[in-house]
Amino acid sequence: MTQTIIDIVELLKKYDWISGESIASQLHISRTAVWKHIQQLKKKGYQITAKPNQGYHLSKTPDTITTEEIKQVIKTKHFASSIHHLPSVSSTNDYAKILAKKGEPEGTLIIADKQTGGRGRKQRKWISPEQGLWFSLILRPKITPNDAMLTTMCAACAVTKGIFEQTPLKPSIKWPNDILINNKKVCGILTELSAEIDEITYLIIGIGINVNNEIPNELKGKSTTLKQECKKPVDSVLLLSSILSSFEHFYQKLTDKDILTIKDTWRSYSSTIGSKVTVETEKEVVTGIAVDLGEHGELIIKNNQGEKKILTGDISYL
Ligand code: BT5
Repeated sequence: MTQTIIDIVELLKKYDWISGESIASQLHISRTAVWKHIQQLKKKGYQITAKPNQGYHLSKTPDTITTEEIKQVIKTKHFASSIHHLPSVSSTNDYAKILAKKGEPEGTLIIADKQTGGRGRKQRKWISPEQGLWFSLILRPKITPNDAMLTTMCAACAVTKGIFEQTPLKPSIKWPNDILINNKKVCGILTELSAEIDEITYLIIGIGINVNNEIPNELKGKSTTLKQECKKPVDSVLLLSSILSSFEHFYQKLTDKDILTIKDTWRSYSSTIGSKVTVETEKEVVTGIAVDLGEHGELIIKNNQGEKKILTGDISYL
């Protein structure tokens, strides 16, 4: 896609209906050029309705992403310099692990149209039909395994910023790995690593975002999709591009040991700090106010018994 086509998609997403004249004047191109680009977009699978006096309306974005589209849109320096796009895979994290073991470089992107065995934490199932964004990145951060959570935090900040940039929605991070919109889960992050005692060999960040996909009935009360919240389709390639740019930026902060910036950004995007929560860990259930993050990204809970640092668990807001 050329920059003009990307700009046209952005305008179609921004307005419910937009006239050819308005697109032409905003992008300084002729109306004939607008018409030609709209025909190209239709060939790529964008469903665009045209009506006299109203102009164009985007009703559906393409079902699948292509490597070529990603390469044209992406603005990162290192992330996604190598892309593996799969029509279907069991889990992008599993595929990424195989590639990481073979020495595939840092920043390699593995993205699938659908996953047949998508995983959450503790081997929970992650539903991943077509039209969602399911991808993993291979990273080799020079941090200790103790600090791996900081990478998840970078990813969570990047997803939140990406959604802010590409939609009018207001996402928030729920510790440790969820992104919520209107209190419903729209994204989950799965961080897995292979490490020596004090060194990470490789780390896989798996990100699953409900974009234009359907979600099954059993998840409907607690999960949502960007399309559902925006009441119109969201462009997955532009969203991916925004997320990867921000992720690269935050990951650079991690490399520079600028943990303060990561934590400050995370706090500003999070709905967890300051909330009354119950945390369920493998060993216990703790209730209290989530007061802050610890040095390694742990959640600090304050209650009558004092303060407790929780390394990992599932939280519910009370
Ligand atoms: C997560 O686990 O939230 C991490 C999800 C990571 C998915 C990505 S997709 C790309 C990469 N490849 C993979 O195989 N995985 C990663 P957790 O916090 O354990 O949450 C899992 C729970 O979320 C499930 O038990 C369901 O309740 C719920 N869930 C399942 N599918 C969902 C979906 N599509 N949207 C929202 N919630 C879902």
